[in-house]
Amino acid sequence: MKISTDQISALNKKQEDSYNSELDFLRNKFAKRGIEVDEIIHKVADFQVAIPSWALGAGGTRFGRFSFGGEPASLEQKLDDIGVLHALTKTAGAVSLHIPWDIPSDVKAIKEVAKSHGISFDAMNSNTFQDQPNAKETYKFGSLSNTNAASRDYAIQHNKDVINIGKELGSKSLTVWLADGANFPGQNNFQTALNHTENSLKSIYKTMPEDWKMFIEYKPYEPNFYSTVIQDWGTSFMLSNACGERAYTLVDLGHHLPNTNIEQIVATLMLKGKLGGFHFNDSKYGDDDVTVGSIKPYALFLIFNELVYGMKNNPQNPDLSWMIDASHNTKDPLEDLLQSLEAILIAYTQALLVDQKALKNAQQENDVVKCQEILQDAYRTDVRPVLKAAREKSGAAVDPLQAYRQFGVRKDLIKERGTKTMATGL
Ligand code: PSV
Ligand code: MN
Ligand code: MN
Repeated sequence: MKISTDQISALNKKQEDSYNSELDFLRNKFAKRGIEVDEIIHKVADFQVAIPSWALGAGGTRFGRFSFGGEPASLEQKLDDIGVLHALTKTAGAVSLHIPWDIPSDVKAIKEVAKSHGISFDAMNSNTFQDQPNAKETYKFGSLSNTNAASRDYAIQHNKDVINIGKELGSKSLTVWLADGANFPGQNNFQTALNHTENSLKSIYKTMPEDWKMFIEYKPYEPNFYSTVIQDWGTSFMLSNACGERAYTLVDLGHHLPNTNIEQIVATLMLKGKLGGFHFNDSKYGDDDVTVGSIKPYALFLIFNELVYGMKNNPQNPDLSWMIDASHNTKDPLEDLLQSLEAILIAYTQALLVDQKALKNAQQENDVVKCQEILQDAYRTDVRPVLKAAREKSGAAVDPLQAYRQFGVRKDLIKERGTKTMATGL
């Protein structure tokens, strides 16, 4: 299933005029504050988010999985699906692979498929939270933190193998997320577990090519319910400092206890030049991995406000590696990803519209009311005409979800792959 540029431009023609008057209104309104909407359109058109190879099937639950039909059965088919997303949005030009869920059997062939869709290989994800069939050591009681040196070495070697696969594909980063921790008090010696983890990470870091980065993800709980070794941003920050310059913290939006001020974490890490990666999703309770922006869109905007500020004012922080980390059971996975991409671009655009000069002045004068008004004025702006213009500019569909439905993508995928399909992943 491939969507041609002709199909897209024919569909776009029908919508050409519908958003131009709204766009002109925004141009005039923001020009008065010295904010150029056309510059924002450029930035939005350039924004790229990686799609994880494990989010293309219905999943995201440890209970029952119900096939949506037409799900990809191989890495090639996953890339084809991301190709559809990228053709429709021009925002999804990268894939993030999870090894060993998605080991390329033929690297050259996989690279060609990716290239044909304009997809690059973003961060590689290692997996030491499950034992694979024929595994020589077990991760039942942890991987990089295990009390048993043989298990630690096995997990270290796995990460090195993932780096090697990534090198062949042209990836430039490794994301490490550990499930390591304890289910019960007394099970682990906290200090020993942390020391083991630090030493293991250092050993992986040392083998990374010089132009690679390491992203260390944190999460407070699940699958361990008493303690997790890398539980929070502080632990991740400490470990990345211990590893070296090219190790960074990765923030996953779902990996915080309720009401954590994520935007403040983002600001702190960027100030210290240590925010490397970002996983988008949304949640109401825990690591729910539901569609970006579906539950707390204002929180997402506030986070983007700090990201935008940091991207402008913190040259000490590297370019960020963006990825969606959401997947679940009841939506067409591709429609769900289109909704997530839309929510990300909306929050990004709204953050770009914040009148930073006025905000700085209001902060200086401690005009608390005005500060809030400035942020909420940007947040309450309907920025969808900006997204439409950015998409038209980059050759994407002006309304990707509508195009997806109109082109009958899922129907075709089901015809091609069948109804009883199940993609690898969680
Ligand atoms: C763990 O909850 C996590 O957020 C990590 O990024 C994993 O790689 C991913 O989810 C697996 O779905
Ligand atoms: Mn994640
Ligand atoms: Mn997660």
